[in-house]
Amino acid sequence: MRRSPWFGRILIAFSLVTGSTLASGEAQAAAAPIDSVVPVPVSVQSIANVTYNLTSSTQIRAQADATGPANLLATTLRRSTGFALPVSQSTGDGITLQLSGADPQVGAQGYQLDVATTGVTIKATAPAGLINGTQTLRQLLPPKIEASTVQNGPWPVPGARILDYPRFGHRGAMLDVARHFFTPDVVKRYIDEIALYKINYLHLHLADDQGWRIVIDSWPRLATYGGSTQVGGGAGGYYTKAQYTDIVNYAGERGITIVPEIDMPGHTNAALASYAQLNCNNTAPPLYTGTNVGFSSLCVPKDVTYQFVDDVVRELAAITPGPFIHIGGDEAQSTSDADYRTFMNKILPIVTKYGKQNMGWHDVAKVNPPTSVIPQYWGTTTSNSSVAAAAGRGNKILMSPANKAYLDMKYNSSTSLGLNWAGYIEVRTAYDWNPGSYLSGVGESAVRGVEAPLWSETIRTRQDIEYMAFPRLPAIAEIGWSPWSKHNWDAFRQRLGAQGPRWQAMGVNFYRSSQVPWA
Ligand code: TNX
Repeated sequence: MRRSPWFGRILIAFSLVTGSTLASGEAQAAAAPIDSVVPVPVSVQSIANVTYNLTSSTQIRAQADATGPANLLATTLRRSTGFALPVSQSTGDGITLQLSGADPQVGAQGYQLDVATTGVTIKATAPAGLINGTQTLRQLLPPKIEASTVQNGPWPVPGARILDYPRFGHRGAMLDVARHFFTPDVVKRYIDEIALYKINYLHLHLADDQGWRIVIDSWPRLATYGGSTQVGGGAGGYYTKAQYTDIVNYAGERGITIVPEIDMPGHTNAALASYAQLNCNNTAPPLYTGTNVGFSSLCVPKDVTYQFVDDVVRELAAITPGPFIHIGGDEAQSTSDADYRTFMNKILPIVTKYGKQNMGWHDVAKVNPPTSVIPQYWGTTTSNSSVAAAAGRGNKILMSPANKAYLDMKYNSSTSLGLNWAGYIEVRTAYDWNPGSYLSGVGESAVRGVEAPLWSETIRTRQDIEYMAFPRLPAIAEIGWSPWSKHNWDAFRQRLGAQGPRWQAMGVNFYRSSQVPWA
């Protein structure tokens, strides 16, 4: 259809005013950054006729207790602006990060962000809040701020007053590094990408049938032999303790706590293959490179099994500063119910003994675990009696319903990567569910938060990770962070569309869903 240039301009002007959607195929007007922050903040007031311009003379000012987040922000902004952006403890114009004077409503993770002509001020009560504020600031700058090479300005930040804090304290992502191994650099890149959406936990699935990915000094063959392959028979790999610590620190600087998982008593073929004595018949099975589940089990009656778990948990706890160890516990189809109960009752206290709190897949709820244990719901139905009973006793539940939050599900029947056992998950499906009322008997106050797991049977590269995570990960991030009163698919898909140029600048290989009006 041919239309005059004026028609297009009127449409664009109209859509800027109303935020309405253009018919597909029409040119899209880029949404103003102030309206495109993901997750949507609690409160955003635009200030007319006010803009702060980041320039070559901008300084970043932070008191000593805020220098971590300030240095991280400076590093990010220097890459694309090419500006010096010195960080100092001075006061004055420019970008100021401070751990004083924030509205108490922001709590431990929230922030207040004010943009005036003279500068941007981010206030919080803790470093986590400052980090979250800097992620919002990045999104208020033009998309090319995310480029890894120097770009031409200008670098305007729209006048605004933002007050923001999370609905749930726990917003997680999970990466399965067992089915396919990912190098520390790939994990760090994923950390960078999820931090932009205020994700604050990264769960690493470190052991499964196909591979053991972390060095345990007292059982060295777990890594050297158990880690020597992966799905499809490739070389696999494992993290040394130094590499793991480097990942933990890198994540920590970005406000992300690592939750390590050793999946037990099922999903243990890599361990069973590494040490014959862990098997009830004292015979090590071969390494496994297929994708079946439910065929392996640690030997529940043997004492050596608990010496093994004690050693693994002790060594893992010693290199994990975060409060959680995830003990898996899913799909133990080769362990009898009685043995499963015996096993869990013996190992949950081991994690506690080493000063950590247990997380487990929701199957663990069957053993009536202590209320400190966090079952992670991964089912596809909206009722589960043992999870509801656990919530009734006081356990907090982490929500990862597989038909909503699983990033390894295909988007639709033509997605080449991924699985579909829990169904297809288009962007809207990932966004349109309420974690606080999803599971019967598990209300808002029983929910610890949300996590988006990415299993890697079909995922081999960082491009594969990105394709499955973007744009669904930001959808899960928003339902974990933003108040339910702001939940709105039409507004969300506009905000999401505005992220496209950012991901392009970052080189993120995202899925261009037709549900989203990409800018
Ligand atoms: C089920 S979800 C599993 C994993 C698979 C995943 C694939 C869960 C706790 N267990 O072992 O990788 O499905 O989607």
